Amino acid sequence: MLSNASTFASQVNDTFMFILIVSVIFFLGVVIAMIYFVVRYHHKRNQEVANIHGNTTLEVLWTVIPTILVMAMFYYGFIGYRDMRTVPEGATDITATGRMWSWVYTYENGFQTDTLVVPLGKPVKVDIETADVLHSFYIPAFRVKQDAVPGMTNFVWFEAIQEGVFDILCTEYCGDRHSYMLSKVKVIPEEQYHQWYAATAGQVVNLDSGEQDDDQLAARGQKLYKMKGCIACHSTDGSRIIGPSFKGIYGHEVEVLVEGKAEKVLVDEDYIRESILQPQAKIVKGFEAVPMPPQPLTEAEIQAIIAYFKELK
Ligand code: HEC
Ligand SMILES: [Cu+2]
Repeated sequence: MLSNASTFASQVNDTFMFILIVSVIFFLGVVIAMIYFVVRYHHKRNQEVANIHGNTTLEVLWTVIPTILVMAMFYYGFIGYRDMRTVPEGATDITATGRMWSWVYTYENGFQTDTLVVPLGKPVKVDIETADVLHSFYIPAFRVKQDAVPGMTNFVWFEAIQEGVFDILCTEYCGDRHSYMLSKVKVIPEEQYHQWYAATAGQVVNLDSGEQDDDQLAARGQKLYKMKGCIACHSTDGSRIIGPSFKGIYGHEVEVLVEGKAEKVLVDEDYIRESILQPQAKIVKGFEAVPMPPQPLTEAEIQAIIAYFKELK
């Protein structure tokens, strides 16, 4: 069963039910009348063809009634649309960035997660962006959906009215691992949200301050590997997905193509940095067919990834 977990849910359900019921009544009316006419006016029963002229009453009825019904559908649809496009003041702002193939959520203090965390009973505005191709952000339980378009920032807003964890889907086919974009939204009580949010602040500062040991950095790198969507194309167990596995990558030699010419290079920090920011500069041999899209990571994030690679023996 689909949950009705936002204030929009009942509104959308009612509009949908109204249109569905009108459609079912008309469908049955048309089909039953059609069957009745086929039987009643079969040529065996009606040798004489009647010449029927207009019926003003009928004509007025079948113009006025559908017009009223269609206007009612428009009215409910428009009211719902207007509410969904009018963000209440003081809404919590979160950015959802789609990339091949994951969603990343960035909070106002810069903290990032792979699960959207929102407060219960408070309006939340989600700005929707994409780092590469078209995606579409969809939370069925909240009845909100919006495309992520390159070069554009779209938005949805909602107010969750039910605690729990609900699905977030990408509903724009965006490549062969499109289904990996399944993500979650976690609705928690407002007080708990504020505590959680306050606690994240420390973690953001930590990443850029450089004051952490290698283990912390590597753990952060592992998180980034999942959150930034590297996991969709790179395994850590030696198996080939879209790109080469990261297993034992650091310090090994790899054969690459530089402008079409084969070359051997050592995987060090500079090579990794270049592979992330300008993947086309050196293409790993055997992976020419599907190029890696550039990954806009910050230097601190790249450092964390490198620390993580060093642990993947
Ligand atoms: C859409 C699939 C895709 C995604 C997502 C992706 N990569 Fe890649 N990656 C590739 C492919 C394909 C190659 C091999 C071709 C090349 O070198 O450009 C590659 C190569 C690499 C290499 C060089 C590997 C080697 O063995 O020499 C590194 C390092 C790398 N990627 C890091 C990353 C990181 C870090 C991320 C996440 C921030 C990431 N990639 C996300 C497809 C992807
Ligand atoms: Cu997608």
